[in-house]
Amino acid sequence: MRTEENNTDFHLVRLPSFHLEKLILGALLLLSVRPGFAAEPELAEPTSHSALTLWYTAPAHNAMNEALPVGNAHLGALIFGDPSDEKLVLNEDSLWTGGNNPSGDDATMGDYQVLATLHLKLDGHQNVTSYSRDLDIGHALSHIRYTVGDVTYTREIFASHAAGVIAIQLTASRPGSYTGILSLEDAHQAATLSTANTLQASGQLVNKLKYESRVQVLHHGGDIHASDGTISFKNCSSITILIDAGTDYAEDFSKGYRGPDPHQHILNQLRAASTKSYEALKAEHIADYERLFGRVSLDLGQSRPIQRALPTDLRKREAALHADPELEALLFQYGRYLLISSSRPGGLPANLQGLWNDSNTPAWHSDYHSNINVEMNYWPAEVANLAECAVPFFNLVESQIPAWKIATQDASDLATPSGMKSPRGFAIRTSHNIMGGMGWKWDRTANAWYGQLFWEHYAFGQDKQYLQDVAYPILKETAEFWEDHLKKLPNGQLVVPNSWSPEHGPEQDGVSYSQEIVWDLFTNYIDAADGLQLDADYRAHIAGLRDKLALPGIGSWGQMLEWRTELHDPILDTPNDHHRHTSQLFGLYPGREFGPETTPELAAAARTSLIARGDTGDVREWSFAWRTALWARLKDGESAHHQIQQLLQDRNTTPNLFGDHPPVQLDGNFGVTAGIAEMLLQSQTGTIELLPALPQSWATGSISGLRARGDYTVDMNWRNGQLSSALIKGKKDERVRVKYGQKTIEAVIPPSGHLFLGADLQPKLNQ
Ligand code: FUC
Repeated sequence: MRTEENNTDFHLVRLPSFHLEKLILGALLLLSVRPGFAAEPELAEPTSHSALTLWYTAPAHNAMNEALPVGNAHLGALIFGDPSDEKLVLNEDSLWTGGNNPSGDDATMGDYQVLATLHLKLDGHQNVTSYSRDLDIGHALSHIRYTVGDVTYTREIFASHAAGVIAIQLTASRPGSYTGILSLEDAHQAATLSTANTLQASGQLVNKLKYESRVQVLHHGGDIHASDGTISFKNCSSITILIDAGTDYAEDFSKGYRGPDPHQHILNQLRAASTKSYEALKAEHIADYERLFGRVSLDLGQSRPIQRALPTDLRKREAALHADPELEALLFQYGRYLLISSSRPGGLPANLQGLWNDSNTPAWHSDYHSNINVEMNYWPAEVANLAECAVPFFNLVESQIPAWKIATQDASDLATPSGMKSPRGFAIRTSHNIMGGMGWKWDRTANAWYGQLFWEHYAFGQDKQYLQDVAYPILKETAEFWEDHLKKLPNGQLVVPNSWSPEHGPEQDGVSYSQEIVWDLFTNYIDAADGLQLDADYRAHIAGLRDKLALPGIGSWGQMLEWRTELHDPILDTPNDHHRHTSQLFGLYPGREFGPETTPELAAAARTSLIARGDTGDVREWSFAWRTALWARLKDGESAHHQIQQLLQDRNTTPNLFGDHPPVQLDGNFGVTAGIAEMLLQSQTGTIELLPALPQSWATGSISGLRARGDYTVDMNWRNGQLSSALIKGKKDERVRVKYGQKTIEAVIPPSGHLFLGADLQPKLNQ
């Protein structure tokens, strides 16, 4: 059996057509001594990997940091890519322990679980040459390729949302080359049964959640044989493995979060998938994936051949030092890939680790954290043209509200300022699960922050039915909650009582974070009421309350105050406070309370605070994604770009480009996608601003398919740091305001729905 030590064989592997290790060493040497690679050597293109491919020259040793993720939002796999001892760590998005715990006790909230590990042992595949593994995020396909003797082996893996299964195909250049054993190791010690060409494991967690996983094997040539919970195969020419799994979880409080046994659904899906050819399944998968992924294409300029020659793990390390536009575009698209792969309608939202998890006791339960993390997961959804990927978040929130209302009513520390209980609205603690349960500590204004995501879905998509049926009721009852819970100061100002700046400093009345989030809620509520022409009196009342909310102050060194008054603490609220959260800057991003044009003084204070917060020490992973977006809102492209490079450092991202807190959490991946979009396009003020924060290292490029609020889709080309042209797609006759640099124009969308603008923002008849 292959052991972990045996894996070191791969350090000796050589690629056939070029000596990659020499090339990498040479490249690294050059990169380390020649920051600008002024006179780079001519290097042949070493690989056919596309710019949208993560690739590596050795198998993964570690699931979360190195294995490559595929997912159909419901099922996920982390692929190690070991030739002789392949492992796929499998996840199912509803496999959670815990339940509805009205006490809000972290210990009873439960954890997101591992489903199983699929093992594939192949005889004689220990000593391989020409090894590579990759993840092509343009098509959502992963490959492992290697040679043994004169036979070339290829493994292709994808997770199909269309078919509901994970598919693996093993092929070889010579017929009859596959002999080995397939087994399924359940993560909760359930026995695996093998019958004919099927492996099956099923069980029940401590919270009585039933689950089942099932693997079906189809082969060409040779024989397969089921025994002792495994399937062995001999001299097969090709093998296709289909995987499906499910639980009896239902996203429904009234049913105690339980539904039908998953068995029949799994059987049906596997039966349907196995009647199609592998090529048909693959074509259907790619078409389904491209329908979403293909909406946005991004070119940030060309990287150098020497950068392209590096496998992704080495390349991203170098990109932290030397701008690598193609890798940065890949990072942007990777956030989109991960969102499509972990969050599709019908499933659960992306959790702290997206969908991927190798531990039954993962860090922070791999849960939904409400004080930055899950919101950040959904920042890219609208602007990066994946609006439907946010739907699982809305559905989960709606399914939890009945339980959250009960917990809110039971909480003695959520009384109104007059000591009463308000029956209106709900509050959320800092973390929660999928079964009505919550964990550590009330995050008082998280309800309003969740409301922002509901609002943004309308602001971008302009779907009035959704606004009326889904967003408006939540925004209204959250506005009512805050109407009941705001405290009036002697000077008449309103403050959120007894709140926090997440995970930092004292709890007080009127902490900036909470003030800004409630301002955002009231503004979103007002706009929602206007959009539907509803509740004019209540809208006016909320507008009156909004005007009385205390604004964040500006402190003695020009900073935006994080607490209501300056603290005079040795660290907190001083230029030496390098905390990872930038909670007092919510109003700059993701909020819309401040900005350089609308509130220049507060924007300047935000800038002073942001500079002081720095990028060392406690600042990590998702902090850099947030800071990218904050600098973008301050129209400072160089500082925003610097944050992206910090995120690429080894302390903040793993070799598989997952955000590394540590351990892995994916908020930084999702957040940086949103941050990059924000550098290229903004629309929070009602004006579509083109290229607001373009850094020098992206001097020439193009993007198509970004979304702007108001139901617009925007394409742009730029050269030498200047806009060349833009195409704004919208509804005919709509008036649109567009800004580039210092110039703002108003134009009407022509009957074609396509407004072409030249470099000077003058409307043009043709592109
Ligand atoms: C928040 C952050 C931590 C971490 C955790 C999962 O509480 O303060 O840094 O990201 O979520």
